[in-house]
Parts: sequence; structure tokens; C-alpha cells
Amino acid sequence: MTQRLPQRRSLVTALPGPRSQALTTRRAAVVAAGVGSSVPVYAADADGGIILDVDGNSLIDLGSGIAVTGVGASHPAVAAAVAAQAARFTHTCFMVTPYEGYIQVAEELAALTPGDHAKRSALFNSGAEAVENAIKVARSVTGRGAVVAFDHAYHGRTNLTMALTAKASPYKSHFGPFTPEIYRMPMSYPYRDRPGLSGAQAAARAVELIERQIGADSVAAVIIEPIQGEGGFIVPAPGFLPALAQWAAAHGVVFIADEVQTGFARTGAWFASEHEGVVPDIVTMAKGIAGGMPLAAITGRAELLDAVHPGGLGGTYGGNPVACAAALATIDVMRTEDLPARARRIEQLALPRLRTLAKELDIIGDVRGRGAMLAVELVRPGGADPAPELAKAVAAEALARGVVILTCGSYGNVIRLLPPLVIGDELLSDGLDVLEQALCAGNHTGVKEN
Ligand code: PLZ
Repeated sequence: MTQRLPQRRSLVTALPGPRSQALTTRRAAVVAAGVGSSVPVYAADADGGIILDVDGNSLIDLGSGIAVTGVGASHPAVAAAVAAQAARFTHTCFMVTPYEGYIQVAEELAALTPGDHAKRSALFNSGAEAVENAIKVARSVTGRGAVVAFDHAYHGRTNLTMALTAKASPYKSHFGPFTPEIYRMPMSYPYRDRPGLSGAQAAARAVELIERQIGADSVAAVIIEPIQGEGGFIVPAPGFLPALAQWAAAHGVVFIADEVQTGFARTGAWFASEHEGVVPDIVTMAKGIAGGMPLAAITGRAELLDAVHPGGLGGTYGGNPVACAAALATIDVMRTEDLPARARRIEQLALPRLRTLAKELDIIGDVRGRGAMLAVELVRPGGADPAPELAKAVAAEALARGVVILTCGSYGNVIRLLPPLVIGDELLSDGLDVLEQALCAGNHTGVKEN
């Protein structure tokens, strides 16, 4: 499709430009310091793979607002659906006067999520809220309290989801006490695990700890990201997820796949669980679901979600009609433009380049990911010690050249690519050129320091 903004990187000021700097000054006087931003550049417009800043710079977007704008940040079909729904009604509250859009979204989710069993959905506003509600359902249905999460996990910033999230700083430090009965198990992390540790062995390692430390019959749920997002785009060894899901099924434990970051075509399938044929009991979703409008969902087995007492799930804005209209338009675009295929194409374009680069540069420890969720883990040359300062420097260098790239990882040393799925080949290629230049510059620095 043709985009509204020219799909070309162009810098007219140094970054941040004067208008962005002025906004940073105004911001400091009124916005809480605890709220951070990855880049000090303010957006004026965004379309396709381009973010136009307030100084007139056109930046390549390789972050999609953290995996949200798969269809782009202003897809005309989404914008039109939002405007049309807003012109009718912005809100009635589904718990007061319900409306069709909510039901239509639930119908789509029943069709799209893995498995052909009977399903029910509930809609919320944020990924964290979806995760909280999935845990509420699991605890209510099983009558058990314990929840198993994994090392490197990220599930949100609310009290329950902070407890599930692995990394203390910046997410949890000074914010406790946290909800009890959360247990953390070792993840399958092929790059950092003992070489040759299979998915099945990594799962057995976790299961042995669960059974010994908690007891299977006390566990309400196991929650896991099929590919970990904030924790470092960690793709578990093949067989890890299926083995955990099988163990959960055998012990009456609810298996929750947190697909907030991986869902909606991002990894080349509608949901990342599909890559290993895993059918979760409950899937949590947000981010890519509604083209940038705040919407989140849980979809799960009918007998689980219907077992919660009426009135037990909800919230004023959950499944807001404008957000539902955006979701329906987004899902339609993903289907008609076959964005799962587009994500696979992005992998084909980017992954071989990154792999070649990894052979040349000592600072690249690992290259991994699926679809349009790809990562480069940076290390000190000659070993596997994490190099977070290099990841920061590479992202800063890329930004200076007009490319927005995010970092992640428990050790802060991972460069991640999350381009809008609608980004054109040429623009993506230019963005990768810039990343390559920034990595080469980083490699130079890394070698010199050691
Ligand atoms: N589960 C797997 O990736 C959000 C967080 C950014 P919310 N990830 C981006 C930050 O620093 O706050 C996320 C996720 C997974 C849950 C969430 C939480 O989703 O919509 O941010 O609440």
C-alpha cells in the first residue's frame, strides 16, 4: 500500500533538534521523572516505517512503540474505524450498556488464538491488566494460590505483575512488598545455558524445582512468554514450551501464554505459541491487537473463563468501543495484507545480515528471534560477559543517524528489532545499514577497551 508520509530517512537537524529540546525542558517541569523515554525526540506524525519528529526529521522506526504498531501508527483503515466509532459513541461501559464491537472482537479472538476448543474472552486496557486477570481466573478456577513465572520474564508494572516480572531495576526496585505465592523458575536460554541442554531437559529442570519447592497440586498457573520480550528476546530451546504445557495439563495447572509482545503476527504467525504447536489454556494479548489504541484481552478455554462468578471480571474502560473498532480494523488489515507473511519476509531480509555480521564482529554474542522480533546480544569480545554500555552506545549511534532502535535484556545488552510489519523493504534495508554501521562503530570501541 502507499503511505502518507515519504518512506525515507532524512535529518534536517542534529538529534534532538531545538523543538525536541524545548519540549524536554517543559516536560521536566511537569512530567514525573520516574516516567522515562528511550529517545529524547518528540513525535509529530508517524506512518508506515517513519516517525516524523517536531523538528522535521524523518526517523526510521524499528521499535513500533514497543511492538504495538504492526500495521503502522496511522493506518487509514484503523484511523477511519476510530473516527467513525468516536462519532457514534466513545463509551457506554460494556458492564452497563453493552455493544456489538466487544462481541465481534471476542469472535475474532476465538478464531485466531491457537486451538479449536470452545473459548471465551474478556477485554481490558493494558497488557498488565490482561495478565492480572488471567491469574485471577486461574486462581479462582483451581482454588490454588501458587503461580510459576520464569527468570527473565516481563509481565508488567502493577503489583501482581511486578511480582511476576524478573528484573528488579527499574521495574521493581523500591516498589515492594509484592504479592505472595509467586515462584520463579529457570528459563531455557540457549545462548547462556550449558551447551547442548535441550528444551526437554530445561523443562525437566524447572518441573523438578516446581514439584520439590511448591508441589504440583498447589500450583494454579504457569505463565510464560513464548519468546521473552523485555528479558532479551529469548527463544527457548525447541521442546521447552510443549513439555511445560504437557506437565501443566497433567497436573490441572492452567498454562498461560503471555503473548502481549509476541502476538498479532509479530513473529510470523498470529501467535508465537503456534511455532511449537502449543495450545495454551489462556492467552494474554495487548500491544499489536488494536493498531496503537489501548486494548488488551484474555482468551481461554470456555470452562475456565465461564467458571468465574458473574461480575468477577471487568473494569470501566475494558473493551472500550473505540479500541474495539480499532482492533477489528487492525485484524482485518493483518489478514488482508497477510502481515504474518510480511513478518516472515522481514526475518528473511534481516536475520541473514545479522548472522553474517555476527561472524565478523566480536561484540555480537548471539543473534536470535522470529519474524519481525529479532535481536542481537552484545558481549565483551572474547567471552559472553554482557556489554550493556555497548547496546546503549549502538542505539544512540543509530538514533544520531536517524533510526529508532530499542534495547532490552535482563543485562541490558540486547539490541532488538521490532519494525512495523508494513515497513517497506527499502526502508528496512536502510535501517539495517545504519544498525550495521552502529554495530561496527561499537565493535571498534569494544575491542579497544579490552
Ligand atoms: N507482558 C510480555 O511485553 C509490556 C513494557 C515497557 P502493558 N512490555 C513493554 C515498559 O517498560 O513498561 C508487556 C509485555 C509482556 C506484559 C506486558 C505489559 O503490558 O500494556 O505495558 O501493561
